[in-house]
Amino acid sequence: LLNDFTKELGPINKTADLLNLKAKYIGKQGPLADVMKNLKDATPEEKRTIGAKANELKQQIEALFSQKMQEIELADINASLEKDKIDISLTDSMLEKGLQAAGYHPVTIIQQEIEDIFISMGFEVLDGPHIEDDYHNFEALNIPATHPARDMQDTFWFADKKHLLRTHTSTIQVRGMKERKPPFRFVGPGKVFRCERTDASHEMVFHQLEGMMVGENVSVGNLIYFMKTLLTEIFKKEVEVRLRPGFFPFVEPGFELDIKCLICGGKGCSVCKQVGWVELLPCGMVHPNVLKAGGIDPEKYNGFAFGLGLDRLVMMRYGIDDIRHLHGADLRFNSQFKSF
Ligand code: FA5
Repeated sequence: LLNDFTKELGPINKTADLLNLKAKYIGKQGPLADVMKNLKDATPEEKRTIGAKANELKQQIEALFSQKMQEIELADINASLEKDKIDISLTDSMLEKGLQAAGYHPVTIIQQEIEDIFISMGFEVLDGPHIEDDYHNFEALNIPATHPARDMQDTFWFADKKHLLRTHTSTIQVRGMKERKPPFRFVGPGKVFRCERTDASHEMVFHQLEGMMVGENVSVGNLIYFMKTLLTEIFKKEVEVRLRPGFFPFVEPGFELDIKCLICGGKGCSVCKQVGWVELLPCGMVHPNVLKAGGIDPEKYNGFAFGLGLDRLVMMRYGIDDIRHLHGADLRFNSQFKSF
């Protein structure tokens, strides 16, 4: 019996087969069980010798079984280690095959640079949700339901007519004010969404970077100082800008800061719509109603805010002549940019 068992055991390499084999030889229906059953008719002498022999055989089979079981388990573990092996040299082998390591998108590169510039000037960096409500996108920013300024931003509304994809990062002003006490200063970068026709300088999904500073005696002079510092740090050279009055319900007075188009040098092209200047950085002194909505006393405090068009800044910095390249997901385009 032991010989037969050993012969059958040899080729087995699966746990289930092994268990079946064990049951076949020493299970309740197996030959050993039969021997034990028949022992009741045997003489006491036979019982002792046959019983002892049968037990010995059972133990031998169990020992061989356990040994085989360990072998199978070890083989299973090795097989799964081999299959799930982590190749820590993957980057090198990717490069050998001519694949490129990932890099940052130009918008991310510039966004991180601007965040660093503002952090070094004592600003916090805040985030805000893409899905907003009417209150944070319009109401709290002094844009009531009937205000004509709502037409300035074509809005993607949700079916419930209560929620929308934020049309500007000014929503971050509202949340930022409520959560802190003056004096404070913060920036808030992120994606914004507008139902617009696209062209060389307009996208439906683009990026802005909001900025806000609130305290006692904040002036237009402070605003201009921070805007100038930002532009010199980003371009690392003098760039021509112009400041003109601009209307936004959430600031008073409001300004449009335009940059001389760096694609055509001001001669006129599709990016600047042939006028030679690109709208880049609208800004102004925060309207008292907005301060009130943020829980701030406008008699005691004032402040400035701005909303930088990040994609257009990226275009000016790298000389990109169409905003749609930024969203084309073309690796040939994306992989050209290195952080300065
Ligand atoms: C605003 O969105 C205001 N929230 C900005 C602001 C903040 C003003 C704080 C005052 C105080 P505007 O709609 O002009 O303003 O957009 C701001 C900038 O985003 C523009 O100057 C432009 O650079 C960029 N921009 C606007 N529309 C698009 C578009 N469709 N594609 C790419 N960039 C755009």
